[in-house]
Amino acid sequence: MIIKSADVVVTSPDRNFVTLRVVTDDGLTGLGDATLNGRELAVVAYLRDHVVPLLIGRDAHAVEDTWQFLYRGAYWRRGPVTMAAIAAVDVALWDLKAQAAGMPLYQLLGGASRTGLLAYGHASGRDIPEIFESVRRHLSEGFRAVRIQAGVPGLTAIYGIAANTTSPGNAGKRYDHEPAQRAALPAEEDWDTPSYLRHIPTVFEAVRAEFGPDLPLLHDAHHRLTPIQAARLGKALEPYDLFWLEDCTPAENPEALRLVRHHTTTPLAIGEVFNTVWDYQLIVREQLIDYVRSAVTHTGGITHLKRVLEFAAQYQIKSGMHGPTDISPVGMAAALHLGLAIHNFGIQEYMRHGPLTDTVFRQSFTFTDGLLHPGDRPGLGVTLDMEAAARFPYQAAYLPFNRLRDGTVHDW
Ligand code: GCO
Ligand code: MG
Repeated sequence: MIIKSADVVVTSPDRNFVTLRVVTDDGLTGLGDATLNGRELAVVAYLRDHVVPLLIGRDAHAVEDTWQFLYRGAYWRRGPVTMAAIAAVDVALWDLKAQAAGMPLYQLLGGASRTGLLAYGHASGRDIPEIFESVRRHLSEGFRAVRIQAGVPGLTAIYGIAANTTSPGNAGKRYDHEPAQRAALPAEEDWDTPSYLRHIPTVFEAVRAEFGPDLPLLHDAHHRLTPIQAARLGKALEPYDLFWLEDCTPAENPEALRLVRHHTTTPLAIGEVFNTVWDYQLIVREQLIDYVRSAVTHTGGITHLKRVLEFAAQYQIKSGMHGPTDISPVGMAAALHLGLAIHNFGIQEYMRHGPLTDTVFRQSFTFTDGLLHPGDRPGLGVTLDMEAAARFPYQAAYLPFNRLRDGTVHDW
């Protein structure tokens, strides 16, 4: 199975997606997701100019060798652009191998370890009535676990609130449920940590009282707190029994989690902006986290994320793969095959894509009674309609950024 050609497809149905297509001499097409929200074209150039020319003529079955060749062979290692590009090649090759075998990919990863994957959805609102309504809607759609993001009194635009339209003075439009906006410049949002820390525990108190003790509740602090603030939040949320508190401190300093861990039994999840197993070394070995947030798309593909998760499994740390809409249907399918096969699956984030996305990517996963399943078609089970893709050209879009009340740029 020799790689005959490869190309990079950029399409924007509902939102931007970057997809690598690898075609073999016997006519099979494998797909890999390379979408890096707000920096999409950097990965396109990396793949098109520096990776695709190296793939032609290689053995498509040589997944591990190709991974090592692209990673070690570049000399300049790691980083989100490099690791998203390598991930796209890796997933496309796994897709091809499984199609050649005539099996759904999870069979090649060890077979199914469960019947379906528990998924969590994004409930949110500016105030308690909006949050309750959003939780009820998710429950009626079948979700058995929900993330709760809440507006904070005095702040105008907060991460994760679907009801927010755009920041004041920003001309961009929100799309596909995500915080990125289609505009030439990133939107400016406001942030105040003391207000947030005072408010969030009252939200979880209300949600727990309304929906009872059984519903798994999650929360994303989106890298905004110092270690001592994160410790205080974790402690304050203990009575409401969270499934996890996510990204409580910025990713650059893994040692910060020692302090947080020392003070709270609220489970911790981190890693959506990590991209290698080395980012996890300290926090897994010291058992500072409970869930690995990395996506297949941003962590060097199935080959590398499997390595991270097997390392984590030694310490009873489970998967909690990133799954917002900026993970394409191809990236989501890869996550579902891997999640079905590994032993230490925890939970899968799941946000439905907008309706146009389904006209470009034909998917075969199912969502039934709160559980996701990748389906049983050979390979990943996703096909890309090139004609439909061509109808939606790339549109510049950026994630917002934050300023504090005095104008200082803060983590977003
Ligand atoms: C999540 C994430 C996303 C990110 C987004 C950035 O937990 O789903 O935090 O909402 O903000 O993926 O591209
Ligand atoms: Mg997150």
